[in-house]
Parts: sequence; structure tokens; C-alpha cells
Amino acid sequence: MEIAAEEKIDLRSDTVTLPTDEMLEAIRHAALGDDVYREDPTVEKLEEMAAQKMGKDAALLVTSGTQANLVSLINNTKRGDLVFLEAESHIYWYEGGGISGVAGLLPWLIRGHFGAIAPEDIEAALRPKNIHFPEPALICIENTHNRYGGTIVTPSQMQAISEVAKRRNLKFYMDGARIFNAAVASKVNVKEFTKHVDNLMFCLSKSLSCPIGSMVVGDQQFIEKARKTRKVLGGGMRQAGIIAAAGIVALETMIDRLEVDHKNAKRLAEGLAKINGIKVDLIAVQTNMVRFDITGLGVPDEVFVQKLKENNILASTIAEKSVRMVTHRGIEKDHIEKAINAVDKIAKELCPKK
Ligand code: TLP
Repeated sequence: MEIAAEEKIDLRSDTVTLPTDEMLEAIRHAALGDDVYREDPTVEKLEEMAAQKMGKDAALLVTSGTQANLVSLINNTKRGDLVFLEAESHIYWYEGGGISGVAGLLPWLIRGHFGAIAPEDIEAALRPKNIHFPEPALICIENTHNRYGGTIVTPSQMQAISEVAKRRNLKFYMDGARIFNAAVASKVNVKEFTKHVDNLMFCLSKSLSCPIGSMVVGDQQFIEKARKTRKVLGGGMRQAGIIAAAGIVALETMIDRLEVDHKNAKRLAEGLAKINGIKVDLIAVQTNMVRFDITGLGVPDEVFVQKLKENNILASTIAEKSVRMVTHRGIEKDHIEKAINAVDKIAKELCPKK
């Protein structure tokens, strides 16, 4: 495959994926209605499919992953409650503080191992019932874990957390924005993950290539309540079938191909790991992300990302000296080789003696 010199290789996120032709066709022909009146048959169909795939009663289409998390946080708690979260979680880092500012909750951070919080650390953080203490209500996990570089919280780790949740009467929620990546990489049915949580969300608009949309999934009562919460947050949509139509195509056709993204991420990680000045923890490369350390290059992450951009490679900075590249539909083997070569060239320019 020939890549034009000026072609931009966008590895910032899998959110940049464009809808497939099949999705655009499905959108064009979707049966539509007013979904606030629950009259959009395409939305109804997607919600049924999503619930069934996840092994839960019901599902609700929402506008974004952030809205899905917010609706679910509100639904699983009451204002002033305590929520256990992994310290690097997306809800804490990247959702504008909505957990406190909108949902009125107190986050209690627990540092995990590759994104997985240990059950004993939750136990240790739980305090006895006392008039001074906020009421603990919810445990949230993220799967795959974004800031750890797409790492998987395994079904057995999830089961151990769910046992604490049951014993301590806490709800258990999963930000499963990329849960299909976890399932495909682990070669298990996604229900092996979802069966351990009370409710979850997953995104259509990331590695599944949809232009918009995420799904909140849970029991009937939870989803009925979520429908109201979504409305209150301004997320009641009318002819949302144009979004759902792409979602249906995604659930039918876009899951198995995630394996290709995972292979590309591995190849990318292995190539980067050989470059002087770059460090990659290959154990953390489990799905479609590669997080790597550039301390050895002696420049700030923004400078490095800018240099990459000048070479038509787009990446994102995630922490001081830490850069993320994400593989997705549209990124082929040759793009990966080109990205590795660009990093190698920049590294040699920055550290000519090495
Ligand atoms: N993540 C985005 C950015 O916000 C960082 C990305 O490029 O990875 N949960 C997880 C685990 C996510 O990674 C994201 C998006 C969300 C929730 C929020 O989804 P959206 O962007 O649809 O609100």
C-alpha cells in the first residue's frame, strides 16, 4: 500500500474514525421517529441489541461516553455519596469534574495495577458507618483502562471486586468505553466481563467507528431512571435513529476486526521499543493503544508531539514525558511502519550521539 508523503497518520485516538459506507447507507435509509416519545424504531432496535450483547435487561442510547458516565453516576448514587475510582480513571481526569460539579459526588481514588484496583484496597478504604463519614455507594472501574494504555481488567479481577461490592452493599459500574477491545483481545465473550457489574456503558464512537453515541446498559429499572436523567441533562434526542443506524452496523460488523488494531498496536510498540530514548512497557500493550515514555529524548512531550506533527504523524500527550498512539480502522500496517520510522528519525535528530 502506497502512502502519500503528505497523508496525515492520525494516531491521537480511535475517536477520529469516520463512519463506514455501510453506516452512511444505513443512516440514509433508517426508519425514524421521535425518540423522546419512544417512537424511533431504529433506536429501539439498537437498544435491544446492545442489552442482549451485554447480557442485561435494557440499554439506552446517549450522546457521548461522558454523558453515559454522568447519567450512570447520578443513577447509582445520591448527592454527597462516596464513589471509589481508580486514580487514573477517565471519569476523574477528563470529564470536567462532572462527578462532583454535576452529580454532587465525592470521588475516592484508589491506585490500581495496570488500571485494576485491588479488592483489598477497596476494603481498606471503607470506613465504618459513622455520622462523620460520607456514605459509600459505588465502585467504578474502567475497561480497557485508557491512561494505562488500553490495559484490560480481567474477568477474574472483576469478579473479585464484585464480591466486595456485594458484601459491602455497593453498586458496581464499568466505564466500558472500549470493552469490546478487552473481549476481543482476551478471546472471550463480552458477557464474561459484563456479568460482574450492575451496569455499564460502552462507546460506539471509538474503535467501533460510529460518528456519535454511547450506550448505558443495566437492569430495566436502572435504564428507566437513566432515560429520565438523560432528559434532565439535555440528552433526550428526537430522530436519533440516524445515530442508532450506524450503531447497529457497528455491533454487526465492527467488533471482530478489532483484532487487526491490536496486532498493529503490538507491532508499533515493538518498533518503538527498539528506538534509543524511547521506553515502552510491552506488558501494558494489550489492546489498541501504545503509551510510551520519551524521557530519554530530553524534550517536553509537547515538543516531541509537534515534531511528529511536522512529519505528518499525530499523537497525543497524556502525562509529562508520556505519549499515546492509538490504532483504529483506517490505520494499516504501512502507516505503522511510517510512524515508527518518523519516531526513529526524530529520536536520532534529538540524540545524534546515541
Ligand atoms: N476518551 C478520549 C479522550 O477523552 C481522552 C480518548 O481519546 O481516549 N471513558 C473512557 C475510558 C474514554 O476513553 C473516553 C474518551 C470517555 C469515557 C468519554 O467518551 P466521550 O469522548 O464520548 O465523551
